Amino acid sequence: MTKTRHSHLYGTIITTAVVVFISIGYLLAPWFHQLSSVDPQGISIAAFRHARKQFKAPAKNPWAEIDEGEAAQIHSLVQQSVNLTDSLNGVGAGDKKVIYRIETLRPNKTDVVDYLDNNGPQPERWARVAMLEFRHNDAFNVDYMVGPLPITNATSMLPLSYCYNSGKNWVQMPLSDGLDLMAWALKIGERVTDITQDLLGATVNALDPSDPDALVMGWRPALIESGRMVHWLEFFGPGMKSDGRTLLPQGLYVKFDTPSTNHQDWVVGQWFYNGLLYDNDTVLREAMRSPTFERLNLNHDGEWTDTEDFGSSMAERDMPPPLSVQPYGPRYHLDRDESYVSWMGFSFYLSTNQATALSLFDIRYNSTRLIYHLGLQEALAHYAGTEPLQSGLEFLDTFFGMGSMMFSLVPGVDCPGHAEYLDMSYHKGGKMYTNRNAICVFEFTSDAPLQRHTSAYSVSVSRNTYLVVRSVSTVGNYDYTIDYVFYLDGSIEVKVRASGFIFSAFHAEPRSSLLTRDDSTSEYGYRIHPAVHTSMHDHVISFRADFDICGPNNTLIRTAIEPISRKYHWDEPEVPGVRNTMHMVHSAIKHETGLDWPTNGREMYLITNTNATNKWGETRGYRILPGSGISNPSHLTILNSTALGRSAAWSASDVWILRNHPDTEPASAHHLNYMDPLTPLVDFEKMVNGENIEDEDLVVYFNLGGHHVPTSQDVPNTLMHTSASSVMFVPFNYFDADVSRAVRQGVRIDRRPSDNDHGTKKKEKENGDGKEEIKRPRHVPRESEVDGEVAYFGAHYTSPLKVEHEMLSPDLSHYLKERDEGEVGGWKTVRNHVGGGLPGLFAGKERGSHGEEDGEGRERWDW
Ligand SMILES: *[C@@H]1O[C@H](CO)[C@@H](O)[C@H](O)[C@H]1NC(C)=O
Ligand SMILES: *[C@@H]1O[C@H](CO)[C@@H](O)[C@H](O)[C@H]1NC(C)=O
Ligand SMILES: *[C@@H]1O[C@H](CO)[C@@H](O)[C@H](O)[C@H]1NC(C)=O
Ligand SMILES: *[C@@H]1O[C@H](CO)[C@@H](O)[C@H](O)[C@H]1NC(C)=O
Ligand SMILES: *[C@@H]1O[C@H](CO)[C@@H](O)[C@H](O)[C@H]1NC(C)=O
Ligand SMILES: *[C@@H]1O[C@H](CO)[C@@H](O)[C@H](O)[C@H]1NC(C)=O
Ligand SMILES: *[C@@H]1O[C@H](CO)[C@@H](O)[C@H](O)[C@H]1NC(C)=O
Ligand SMILES: *[C@@H]1O[C@H](CO)[C@@H](O)[C@H](O)[C@H]1NC(C)=O
Ligand SMILES: [Cu+2]
Repeated sequence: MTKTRHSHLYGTIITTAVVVFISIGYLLAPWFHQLSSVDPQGISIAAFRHARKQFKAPAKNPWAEIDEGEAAQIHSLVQQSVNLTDSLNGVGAGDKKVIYRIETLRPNKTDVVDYLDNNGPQPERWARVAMLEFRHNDAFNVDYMVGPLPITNATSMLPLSYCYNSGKNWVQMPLSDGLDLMAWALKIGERVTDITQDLLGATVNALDPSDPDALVMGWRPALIESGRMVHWLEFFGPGMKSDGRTLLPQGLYVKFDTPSTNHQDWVVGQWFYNGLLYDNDTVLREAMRSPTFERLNLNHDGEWTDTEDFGSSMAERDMPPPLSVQPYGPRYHLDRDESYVSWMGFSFYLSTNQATALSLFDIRYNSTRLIYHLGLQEALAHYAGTEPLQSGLEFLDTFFGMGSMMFSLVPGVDCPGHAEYLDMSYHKGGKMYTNRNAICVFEFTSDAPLQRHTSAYSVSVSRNTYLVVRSVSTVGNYDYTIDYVFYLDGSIEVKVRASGFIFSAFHAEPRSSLLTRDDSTSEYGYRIHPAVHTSMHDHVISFRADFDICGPNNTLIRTAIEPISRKYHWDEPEVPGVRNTMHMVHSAIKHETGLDWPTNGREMYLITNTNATNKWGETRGYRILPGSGISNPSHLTILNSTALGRSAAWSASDVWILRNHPDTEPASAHHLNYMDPLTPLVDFEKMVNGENIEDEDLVVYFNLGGHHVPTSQDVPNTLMHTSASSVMFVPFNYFDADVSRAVRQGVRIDRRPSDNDHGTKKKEKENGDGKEEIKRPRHVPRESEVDGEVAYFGAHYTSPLKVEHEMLSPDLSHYLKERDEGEVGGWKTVRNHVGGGLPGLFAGKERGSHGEEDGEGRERWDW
């Protein structure tokens, strides 16, 4: 019934191919322009569009991802030479090596700056090649650098370790691949079908992993140590409908010890049910035969995990919402070949990476560099709880590939209908993958103005239009929407919003008992279903910002806002003694350190160039502050986390200020730190070693995220308005005055009573504030045709407009489809290559479908 109504509505929308928008200008104008995209502004807009098309980046993108041709060359070179390489001193002769990932090794900052700023040579292109190498019973991920590219006889393959402060170029992998673990987890589950049938009302089905009624196995590491791994496995419902597996824990757990990659050594450990440990399944079976054995509530899938309610009858839902339109096309410039964007004084390059998703490089304002590199480093989610899985659950999500999981955005909903899209390509397991439309770029006008002022007879209001670069990384149950936002005043914001399914805990309550409030269980979360509990967790998401404010040499100034009691001589005699007031206290930070956001915002963190002053003699700088999120972004609550070891020391403070060693310390983390928490390739703690940071090249690491205590409102999905957090960089005496004035768009309405005919002119003279030259728009009369006292600054819409239906409801029929070369005009469905479950985390669903072949036809699971 509702479905029919829906499709009928859709039908009406698509038959109305063109929606006509009528601007306020038109309402005021007595004339009617013929429906056409050529209006009074037509000519200059066409010129602008032409310029936009011709737009070229000033230089080749030095951070461009390896393309298919390069990857193929490297692949064959490595294949030829790999048996010559033995970088693992003392680990014995190589048994087998597999090329795992080929990606760009980002060039060194010194080389790039020389290229961009001094017309130096184009930096050499190098690739980072990750190999999986198997030695006896051990597996290693080994990183190499291959270059320069393209391949000549000068190209070599070297161990890559200069950018890892462990000095190593390898990580011992606790398992050879995730497939092993998955297969075994299912075997363990199959061995106890009698138990699971009795306690959970279902069984594992290893033969048909897509069985919608079968159980799957979830996993967390309990210990990772020099090749040994101990796991806690838990049975889960498969959540086939909405992908809501992490809402379906079943409350039966088993420990699994894998001391090496050799299956012979693997041992199934204790079982856990209803708060009790059982030595093995035999002991559990015996216990179950006891009449006093308590069976717990079952956690069944159902409508409650569906993300949509198609049945709702709220009348307002039946009309589409207001939306943003862009009838004349974008105003930013985009060079797709070089992934280079320019907008309203800003410019920057984009660069992608399989682990760390999107980065921005060489961010400039007015051609002057502000930030050399701005990008995601790692995303931690750290749980706590009262059962074996949740109590030590922790994810470092770059391990799963936050770049390779930047899936296709949904036009019109993830990004406005007028957004433009860029693909994300990467080379893995011998194949090139392309995630279509993984990045969107768009301008958006906020609902609230950027500036306004009302005076006795006039008002001036400016729109707040900003540029957004957005991507979404879906890592298993969670979707991270990551925005880089540019504002007209020179501010830059980094914002993360999380959505998706929470990772919930099993709520153990006897099957016989009624739903009762049980205070003892609200220590780690809240009950959200008869057998489900939320799990408190911290999200700490690390970003890197390599500031170059007026050159590389910068200083971080803390400016405290403090109360003070001071005597002012003019106060006497009325105020004898001191006056209680406040003042600022400025101090430079001398050594590398971590900082937290001050309570009551009573301190400002300013990244400055003490050598550069504005017109007024003040030190130029940018302020780093929490942005427009739900609260201050958080750091990790847990002190010295047992699960994390040394893998994520950056999570301990909100902001870190370090001496920049861009070549040898280009990142706060490595995506394999998750697999080697005690001796990680990149140990952030070692980077904070007390170096002097005054007048040096500085790098700021800051965290986004929040303390997430999900409630019933996180079911079925966490909502982005409460999960958002952001950090902003705001100019602070950087310019001589607010620079947004030159590019703002808005209106001044002046109703001053005119004592003579020259009232308007007189007013303009009086203003004399330099607005004259900036408010001469290129293609639109400055003042409305109707009323000389209404002065628009910047262009505004003056005539009827044609807005394509596509801008409001983009055609989604080709989403996740690609043109089928075999058929003219045909389309075939493609899948998100790492869709559905978290690889290596859930066993039993979509087996093989997100596996990669290891070159010998055997499925391998991508660690
Ligand atoms: C490397 O291996 C290939 C095939 O496995 C072999 O043909 C080649 O001779 C080997 N090269 C060396 C230097 O061992
Ligand atoms: C970057 O600099 C380091 C240290 O000076 C050097 O070892 C490395 O080869 C350089 N990397 C590239 C890609 O040029
Ligand atoms: C590399 O090859 C070129 C010709 O392709 C040759 O002239 C040059 O000597 C070679 N260099 C080395 C180091 O082998
Ligand atoms: C199961 O555990 C019990 C108690 O520790 C032990 O006696 C028994 O041998 C174990 N059974 C198996 C099959 O390991
Ligand atoms: C932009 O750069 C030019 C040249 O360096 C300078 O004259 C001008 O003042 C700058 N504008 C702003 C708003 O900083
Ligand atoms: C940065 O500071 C160093 C001294 O620490 C100095 O040698 C260098 O010239 C400075 N660079 C610039 C661009 O001012
Ligand atoms: C952190 O914990 C580890 C082991 O749990 C311990 O060895 C180390 O001393 C602790 N570090 C601090 C700073 O407490
Ligand atoms: C400051 O600028 C002067 C000259 O412009 C330069 O010699 C000096 O190295 C700079 N100092 C720093 C710390 O950047
Ligand atoms: Cu969360």
